[in-house]
Amino acid sequence: MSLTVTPLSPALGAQISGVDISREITTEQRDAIEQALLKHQVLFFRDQPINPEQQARFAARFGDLHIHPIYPNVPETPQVLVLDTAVTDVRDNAVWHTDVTFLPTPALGAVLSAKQLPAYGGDTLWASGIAAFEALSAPLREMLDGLTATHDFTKSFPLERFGTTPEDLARWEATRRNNPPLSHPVVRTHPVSGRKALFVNEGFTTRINELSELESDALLRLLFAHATRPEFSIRWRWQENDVAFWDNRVTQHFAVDDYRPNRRVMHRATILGDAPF
Ligand SMILES: O=C(O)CCC(=O)C(=O)O
Ligand SMILES: [Fe+2]
Repeated sequence: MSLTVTPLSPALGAQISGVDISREITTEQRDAIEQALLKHQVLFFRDQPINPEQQARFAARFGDLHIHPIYPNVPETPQVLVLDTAVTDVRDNAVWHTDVTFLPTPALGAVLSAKQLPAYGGDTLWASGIAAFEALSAPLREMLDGLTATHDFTKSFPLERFGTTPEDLARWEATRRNNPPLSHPVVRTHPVSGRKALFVNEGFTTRINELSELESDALLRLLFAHATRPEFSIRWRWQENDVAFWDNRVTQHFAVDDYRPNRRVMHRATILGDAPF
């Protein structure tokens, strides 16, 4: 079987075939997938029935795995978290976000597996921060490069939604204590490809630090709208056993919340990253 990469849109996205990720992949396959990820930023694999252990093993070929502080996980495989609408309020994923940018070292990427889907609806969109940055005018690119922004865990995990039981409240308070608001560059350089990407997201970014509040609010509104334009994004219509693998360093995503009360279940393995620069 040889691995093939089929691009899906100019800005980002490719479908990968010719690899069975339920098995231990070869070094050549791993490297080909990494190259495709660097180029296309989000990869899609069809017909990959994987169990949590196989999912974690595949993801761990690309880095150490992260255990999420809030979302429930698979008890025997805690590196795999469960997004099940019957169990967890996942509405906060229906905002454009980059995962866990409230950490000093946000995720490198994530591997998401579709377990149970509504008949239709529940698509996910990704947008390329590289395409968005490159499409800005030169004066704006120059101004943004060098600025920093604050990212805050509580913007996407508000107390009202995540502190409803005593255990949830204790977990939320501990997570807030361990993750005070922090700063990342507004324009991030990809540590491997060297490409520059816009690195603010509506889910967690609250303020551009060097600007006044009024300036920051206006500019963030512009950047959030610009970064998620259709030409910088791709929309995936899931089938069961699809797997998506995104580069979380240079993309953001949005899980469309249009199918409840139908149930949707996804499993995610999150790969640890490094400090943005
Ligand atoms: O449910 C989805 O499609 C994506 C949810 C999400 O934001 C994530 O897994 O990081
Ligand atoms: Fe996410």
